Amino acid sequence: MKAEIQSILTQLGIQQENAAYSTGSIWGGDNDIQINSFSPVDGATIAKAKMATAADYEAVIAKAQEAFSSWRLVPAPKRGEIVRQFGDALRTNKAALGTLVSYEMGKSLQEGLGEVQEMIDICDFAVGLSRQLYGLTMHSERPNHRMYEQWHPLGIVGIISAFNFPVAVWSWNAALALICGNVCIWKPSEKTPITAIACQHIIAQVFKANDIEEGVCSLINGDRTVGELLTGDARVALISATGSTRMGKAVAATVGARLGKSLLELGGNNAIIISEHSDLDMSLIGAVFGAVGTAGQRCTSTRRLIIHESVYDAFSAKLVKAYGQLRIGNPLDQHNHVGPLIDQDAVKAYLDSIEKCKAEGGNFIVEGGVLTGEAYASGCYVKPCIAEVKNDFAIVQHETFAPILYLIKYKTLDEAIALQNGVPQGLSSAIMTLNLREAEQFLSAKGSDCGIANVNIGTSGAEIGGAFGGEKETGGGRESGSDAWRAYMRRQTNTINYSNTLPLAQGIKFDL
Ligand code: UN1
Repeated sequence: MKAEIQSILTQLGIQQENAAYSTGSIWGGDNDIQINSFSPVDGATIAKAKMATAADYEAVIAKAQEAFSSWRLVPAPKRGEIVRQFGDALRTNKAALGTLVSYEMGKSLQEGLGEVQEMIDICDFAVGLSRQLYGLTMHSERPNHRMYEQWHPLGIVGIISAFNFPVAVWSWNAALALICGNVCIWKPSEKTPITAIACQHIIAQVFKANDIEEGVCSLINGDRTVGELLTGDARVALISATGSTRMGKAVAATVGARLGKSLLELGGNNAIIISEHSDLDMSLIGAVFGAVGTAGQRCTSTRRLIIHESVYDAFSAKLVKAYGQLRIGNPLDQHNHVGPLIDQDAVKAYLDSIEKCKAEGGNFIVEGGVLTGEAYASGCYVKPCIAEVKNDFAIVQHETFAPILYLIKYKTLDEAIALQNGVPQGLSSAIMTLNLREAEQFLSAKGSDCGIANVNIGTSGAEIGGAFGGEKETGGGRESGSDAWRAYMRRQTNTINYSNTLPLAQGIKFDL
């Protein structure tokens, strides 16, 4: 495996020590302080990335500002053509980048490749969109006047991304921001700087081949100090941040204080309702993949199952059996279902949550624990577990980024919907039912309060064509498909008078 990873690193332009920032093809920043990226797969150090200083940050901002003055004037379909080429470059590098995502983050190879596919898909989506940044036209109340609206780019878009989708979430933001005429500055998670550097190399080659100036897409590695420089900076028009609710509240306060724009995609506490009218075998796949996929580290991971009392015993027996068959181990081995957690801190949070759940009276029907032995030497491999709980346990109200699944019993659909909505977060939700009345009630205004509500599929694995995001403590932002592009543009209402007089609106007379 070592040799395979080394050749992938070489293909993606990764060195042992990497510069702190890049404005495209220029790489700079010579701080002695480095981020060590170590793989949760085997504990090995992958490579190092230097941390950016405040001076590095200023250099990146200056290039971005300069680049914006010309990039905003490139016709949108021509910007789309650059994004199309980026999508092609991702196709060429899919195997290498997907493997590196799996190795640096710990998700299964299938999911690593799927994440790169999500990047390719958003590029395709953005290319089409680059000819469709539609504004409305309206009828003016004044004669011989024309009124319409147009959408203009915002300027610099700061993208703060999390470790769990280390590359796709950046690309959702960058692909849309770019076709809209913005320039981007990306601050990736400190836990996954190497995949970010790989992406920057890929996009920089596309820019270079097209003679696009430096600064259209920049990368800046560092800790939260860099994040704070971005969020507090009035020169950064939009901050798109993905991560914990705690982080999102801090970002919203800082950006809000300067009346900047923010787009937040924060925690979820996603539930599937398993109705007495569900297909239990189909529900099982959705529930288990949702709970253990990415080792429970997706924003959309299934954290709670709300199960009708009449199928509770049968379904929990199926779950216990399925969990017994899960293969936990090296995610690059396609035989395994579940890889490691991102790091030892995540393992600690997992263990703490199990303890808290037990202290509140949770009954574990599948026990958790940390795996030991040579195959698990990184110390990051844990057992997915299942506990019977009450929805109002403090720990159940909280998002733990780990494969802990909570089971809750219900009697009526109203009660199930109240339980599903009865958490501070509002990202993804699902109902498993073959009953049309139940399904429609779940999707109605008195149904799920989440940004995503599914019928007969699980909570995770949303497609890029839909708007992605959620309500309440999830932050309210929408990324990716549908009309999410509007968040990256400013709307301008234009009224043109082509008459010989100047009539005022609202019938006001003002003669001189
Ligand atoms: C995230 O976990 O931050 O819906 C993103 C999904 C993926 C994206 C998850 N398409 O599970």
